[in-house]
Amino acid sequence: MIDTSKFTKLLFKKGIEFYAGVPDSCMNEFCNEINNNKKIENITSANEGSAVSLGVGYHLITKKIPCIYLQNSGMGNATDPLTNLANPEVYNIPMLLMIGWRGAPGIKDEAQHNIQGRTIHKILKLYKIKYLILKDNKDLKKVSNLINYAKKNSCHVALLVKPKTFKNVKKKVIKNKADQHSNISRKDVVLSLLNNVSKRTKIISSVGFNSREIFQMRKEKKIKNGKDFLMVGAMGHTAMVSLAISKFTKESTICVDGDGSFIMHLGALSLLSNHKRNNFKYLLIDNEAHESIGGQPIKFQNFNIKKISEAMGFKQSYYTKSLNKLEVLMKKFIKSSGPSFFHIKINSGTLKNLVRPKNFLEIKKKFMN
Ligand SMILES: Cc1ncc(C[n+]2csc(CCOP(=O)(O)OP(=O)(O)O)c2C)c(N)n1
Repeated sequence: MIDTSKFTKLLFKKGIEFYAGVPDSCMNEFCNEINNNKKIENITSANEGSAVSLGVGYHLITKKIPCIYLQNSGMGNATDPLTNLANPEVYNIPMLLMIGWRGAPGIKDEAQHNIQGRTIHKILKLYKIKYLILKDNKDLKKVSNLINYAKKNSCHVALLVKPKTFKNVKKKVIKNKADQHSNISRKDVVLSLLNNVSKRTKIISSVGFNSREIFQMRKEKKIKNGKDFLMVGAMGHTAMVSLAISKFTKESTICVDGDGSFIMHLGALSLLSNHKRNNFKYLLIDNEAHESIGGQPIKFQNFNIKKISEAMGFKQSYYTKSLNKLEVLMKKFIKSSGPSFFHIKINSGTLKNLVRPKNFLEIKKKFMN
C-alpha cells in the first residue's frame, strides 16, 4: 500500500499543484487527501475529457504539469483531447495521468470493467505513454523519476492504480451538504416511482446507486409496474438512451439519472429542443456527490437547474427536497405531458447489503419483451 500523504507531498514537491478529474473508488483516498489540503487546487470535472482539457489550459498558462485522475472506464472520454490535442505529435502538453484500474487482470470485478481492465495498459503502450503500476511506498522513487521524464520530454506519463492501493484518509468534510437540505432517501424516490408508474412504463436508470436500488427494491417488494433498463456503464448517457426509446414508443419513458451522470454529457440534453417527446420524463436524483464510488462532492454553485431544464426544452419542471411533497409531485410528474423534469434532492446513504445486477442479457430481454 501507498502512504497517501507521502505520495501527495511528493507530487507537490515535484511541482504538481493542479488536479482535475472524475473521481474513482481506486482513487478515493487520494481525492480525500487533495480535497483536505487547502493549498491544492482540485477541480472535479464533468467528464474525463474536460479534465484533460483543464490540464491543457493550465499548462499553457503556467508551464506546469497538471495531474489528471480518472477511472479506466473514462479513458474513452479522455482520449479525444489526449490524442488529438495534447499528444507529443500535436501540442506536446506534459501531464501526469492517474488511472484507476478496475477489472485489472487477476482481480475479480464486475463484467462491465472487463474490457478496459484487460486492455488499459496495452492502450497506454500503443499511445506511447510511459506508465507505472503503483504498488507500495518503494514505488515513490519511481514516481519521482517518471515525473522527471514527463518534464524532460514534455510528454504524458501515467500511474495505474488498482483498488486498495492508497492507505485510508479521512474526509475533512464529515457530512455531505445535501444531508442538511433534504429528508428524502434514494429508497423513498425509487419506491414512489415504482409504485406510481404504469405497467408498461420504460425506466432507464444511471450507473451507480440508482440502478442498483431500483434492481433491489423491485425484487424485494415484488413490484411489477414498469420495465427497467439498468445502465451499469456509459455514465452520462442515460438521457440519450432514454430519448431514443421515447422517440420510438408511445409508452411513458422515464430517465432516472444521478447528478454526476447528469453533468457528464449535459450538452446532449439540448437535443430535446428538436425532439420534444411528450412521453419523455427526466428524474434527477441529486445527492451532491459521486456517492457510489466513495462520495466525492459535486458542487452545483450558482447553477440553476430549473432554468437550465426549461432552456433545454422541458415543458414542465418540478423540484422537491421534502418527503411530504414527494408522493404528490411524483404523481403529477408521471401524469404530466412532457418533456418533464423532476429534480429531487436526496440525503446520502444507500440500502443495506446492496446487490448488483448481474444477468444483463436477462435484463435486456425483460425490457424488450
Ligand atoms: C465514464 C465514466 N467515468 C467514471 C465512472 C466511475 N463512476 C461510476 S459511478 C460514478 C458516480 C456517479 O455519480 P452519480 O451519477 O451522482 O450517482 P451516485 O454515485 O451518487 O449514485 C462514477 C464516477 C464511470 N463508470 N464511467
